[in-house]
Amino acid sequence: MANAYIALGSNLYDPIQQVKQALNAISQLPETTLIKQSSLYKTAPVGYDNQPDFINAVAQVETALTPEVLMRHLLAIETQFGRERPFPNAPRILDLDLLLYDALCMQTELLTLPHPRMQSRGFVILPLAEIAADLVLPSGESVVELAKNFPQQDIQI
Ligand code: PH2
Ligand code: MG
Ligand code: MG
Repeated sequence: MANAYIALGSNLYDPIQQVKQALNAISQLPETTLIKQSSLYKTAPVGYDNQPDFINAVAQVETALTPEVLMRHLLAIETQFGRERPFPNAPRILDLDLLLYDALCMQTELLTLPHPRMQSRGFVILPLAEIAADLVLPSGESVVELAKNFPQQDIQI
């Protein structure tokens, strides 16, 4: 079994409900157990400012799926929720990003691990530090140390 972390984000329609329902969908994936989920964080948009605030969270799973198969399942959940991709960083009904899969480093057309932008995103690092205080990234960086770079975001629920 591998230990993996998934980032959830939504800023269209009913983001809190979509993130909660997505956590439920992740818990029902084959060969996968939902181990932990962070609180829900209300966060200002990063990258493309002219859009609503996000609800973000991070989940930890144990899985026997390979990273690529897990990623395909996550993309299928996004599609079930009605995800559209009009332009990069556009507002979205649901975004599910695979952050880490054990200490694996890989790059394919589908998937880069660890997620290449995770260290610079408070909306990922703060919920990750909440559920994985002892986690050290393959780069050697401690998640709790990285979290000190970001202002504490509102915990929504
Ligand atoms: N996702 C992005 C870009 N910007 N900003 C916030 N606050 N939350 C996100 O999930 C997010 C973002 C690209 O996936
Ligand atoms: Mg994303
Ligand atoms: Mg994504």
